[in-house]
Amino acid sequence: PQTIYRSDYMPPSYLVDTVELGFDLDPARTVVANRMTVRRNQDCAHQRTIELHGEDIELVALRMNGRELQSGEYIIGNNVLSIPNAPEEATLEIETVCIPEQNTTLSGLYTSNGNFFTQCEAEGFRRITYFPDRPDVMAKYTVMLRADKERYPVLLSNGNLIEEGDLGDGRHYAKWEDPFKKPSYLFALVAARLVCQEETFRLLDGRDALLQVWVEEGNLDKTDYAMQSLKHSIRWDEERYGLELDLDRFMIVATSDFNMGAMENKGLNIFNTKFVLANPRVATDIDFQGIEAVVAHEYFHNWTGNRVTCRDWFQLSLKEGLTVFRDQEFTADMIGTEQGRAVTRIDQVRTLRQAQFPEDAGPMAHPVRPDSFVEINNFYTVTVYEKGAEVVRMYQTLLGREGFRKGMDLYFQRHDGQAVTCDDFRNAMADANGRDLTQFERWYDQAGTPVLRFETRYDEAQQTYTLTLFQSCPPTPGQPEKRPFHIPVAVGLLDREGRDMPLTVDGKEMGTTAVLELLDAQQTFVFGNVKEQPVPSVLRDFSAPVILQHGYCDSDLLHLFNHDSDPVNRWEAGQRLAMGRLLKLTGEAPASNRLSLDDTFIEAMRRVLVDETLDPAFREQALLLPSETMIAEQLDVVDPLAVHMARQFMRANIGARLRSELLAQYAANLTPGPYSPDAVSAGKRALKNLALAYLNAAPDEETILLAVRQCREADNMTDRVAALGALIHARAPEADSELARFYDEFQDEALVVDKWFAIQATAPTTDIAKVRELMRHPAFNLRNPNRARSLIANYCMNNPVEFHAPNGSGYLFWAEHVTLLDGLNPQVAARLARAMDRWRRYTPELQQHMKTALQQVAGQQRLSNDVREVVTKALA
Ligand code: HT7
Ligand code: ZN
Repeated sequence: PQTIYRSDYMPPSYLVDTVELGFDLDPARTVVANRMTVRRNQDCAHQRTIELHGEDIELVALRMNGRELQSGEYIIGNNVLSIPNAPEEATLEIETVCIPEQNTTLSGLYTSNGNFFTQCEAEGFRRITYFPDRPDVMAKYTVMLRADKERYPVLLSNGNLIEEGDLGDGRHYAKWEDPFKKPSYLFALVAARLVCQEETFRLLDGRDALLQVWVEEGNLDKTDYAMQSLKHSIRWDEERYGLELDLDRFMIVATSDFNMGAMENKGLNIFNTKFVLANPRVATDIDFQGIEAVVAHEYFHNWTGNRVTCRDWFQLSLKEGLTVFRDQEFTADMIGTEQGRAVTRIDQVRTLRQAQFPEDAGPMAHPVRPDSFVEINNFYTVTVYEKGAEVVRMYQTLLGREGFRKGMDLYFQRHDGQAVTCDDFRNAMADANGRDLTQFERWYDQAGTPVLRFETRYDEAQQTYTLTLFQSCPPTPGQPEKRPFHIPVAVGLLDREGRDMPLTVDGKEMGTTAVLELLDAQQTFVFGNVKEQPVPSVLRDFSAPVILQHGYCDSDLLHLFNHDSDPVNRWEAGQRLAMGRLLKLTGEAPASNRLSLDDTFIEAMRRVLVDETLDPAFREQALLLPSETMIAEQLDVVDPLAVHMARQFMRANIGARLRSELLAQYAANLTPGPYSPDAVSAGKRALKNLALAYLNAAPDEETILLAVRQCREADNMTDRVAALGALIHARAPEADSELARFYDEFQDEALVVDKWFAIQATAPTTDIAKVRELMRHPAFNLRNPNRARSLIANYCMNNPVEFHAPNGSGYLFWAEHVTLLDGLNPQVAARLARAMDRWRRYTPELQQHMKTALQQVAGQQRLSNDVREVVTKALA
């Protein structure tokens, strides 16, 4: 496969002004008529060849300026149709055929439950018609849809409905016009039997917009939260950024077959049902949170992505990092309280450590703006999205909220309607604030997680406190040397009582949190007027995506855990206390009868657990131990069983030694009355269910009874799955019957059946034989991404002990299913392939088995570019 380099970017030879698409929709043979006006791009006027992409489509007719082109007048090769010696301007008419019902890739035009949907990002439009399918070609679209009226009563596309009617032969039509220029990846159509919840929403400028949420019949009782989230998102973007909805109509459509979470097609967002459908019976608090965040994310793309789009796919983080940052800020604002905001920030830090840091340290490491790729679909990553959001957050940390807003305003003023680069965004931030952000570019260019270290010196006589910061960054594939980053390091100093000291740095007063700007490999900052030896709180609010190598002793950590006014660093101190012990226990785990946990740690946990000044949501976060993945990332050689035993020991020990407090918190955090997904109630449920999990890590009759009762009496899915999980992890005899009852009750709810598979896939009691048995269950379906992920990906990625079974059976299962899935859906297969990224870090025996499995996949003759890129890089 061919590698594509960012440095090879060339502007398109021809631009497209208008596109008229006509669809005769038939699952077995859809005819697409495309009439477009093209003109030579003056940026490369010497280029006289029109280049159109096309993949898996049959060309039926090709006309230029009304004349049929003969076979010698155009060339088709390598999925490109070229017309050499083309005139300065032309009208092209292209007729093609595709077969939606056979399209299992879910890219392009496909059917799901008999309905038609499209997915065009990143390069799916070329599977619909021949077109310069690249984001820097922006055109105005008119779309005519024709389909059987009975079977497909609803016909939707981007923009405004301008005409509809009957065709007389049992078919009907709808014509849509999008008033905005857009790149082809934002095109969408839906032809389906669906129903909608709709509402008129008054925008701040007084206009009324029609909002619709389209779902399959029978799901209308699950659309309220998505609609509410949409309204909140529209209002937030108006108030926070002055950005308004630019269409009279905004639609969300849900489908159960979707490769990712959702897609921001102009005016017609298409969603995975997982991020639309919710009511208390079927959705958990996490599901509700996911819906709010994803609805907001897609809506915010309307400005950051659609109105201003990417010049090329290397700039993907321009829209994704920025839009994730915007949805994170929205989520935090929706909660409002300081501790609530901190809990959302902690969640983000967890995701980064759990998924992005390992990616940055593995074979697929890439900069936020990659330099090359084989398959762009492999670069919708946590680095581009979540690290990209951290990079955007750092602008705000450096420039302040107001400065950031000024930068955003200038960005839209300069680039509305354009396809631009990450440099354009950085320049807008710099120019709007009169700042030099040249060095900041390295966050876009250099892969790898920077390591930050600090040394301190207190001079009692001078009353000065000297903080020296050091940064370095490990090599990553293709980047052996790194230059220093521009890092905002937020710092506070705690006195003996745990109070924040007022800060003066180099003679300047800086409140109680100073944002220090680290530009060099080593830099010293002097705090003046420091009356006593402080405990430093470094990297407050996780001010940069770095690994802080701390030299804190336990008493410093306890001081921070008990007092830090920055809730994120307070949580962080607890995580460090736990991690130190978990690493020690992991080393000792093979001799498991000698494990022990000190009173100091248990006391620290106890204090937080019962501290009524802290929100339950924060307490839950503070008591949650680092995951097995995070522990493994700290080790040079990973023995997954030892990691699991260490963490299990700690959980059981906490469960046993804090039994009475956990029981009390369980009772104190019940949420009587009707279920509500609000943050306070969700926080209480989270703490209550964490208590239940800890209690059942050291189970006895009473704790099991508690879980059984919750399982039977729960009036909401959050409590139901938490109780079921507790029973399974406690290996309680009741677990099997409760699992069966769960399936019986919810077998008609696809998203709940996914949960049923996921709970079992991640259970420590599920071995390879059990997974294979589950795959034979009538409800299992490899073609449906949600279902395949719920069982296969969960087993391979979230059940470390069983997946890493010493005989390598988990790896062979992985190889078999990556290969099988690749034949159906390369995007889903390539994501599963990433389960082996960190194979070189395991024990030599496991490594050998993993290598064999990787080679087995790499040795397949027919492999997609998607999977080949992942396994080739892993083996390199
Ligand atoms: N921008 C969307 C990306 C997306 C996607 C990419 C590749 C293949 C399928 C896909 N579905 C959606 C999602 C987002 O970030 O909002
Ligand atoms: Zn996005």
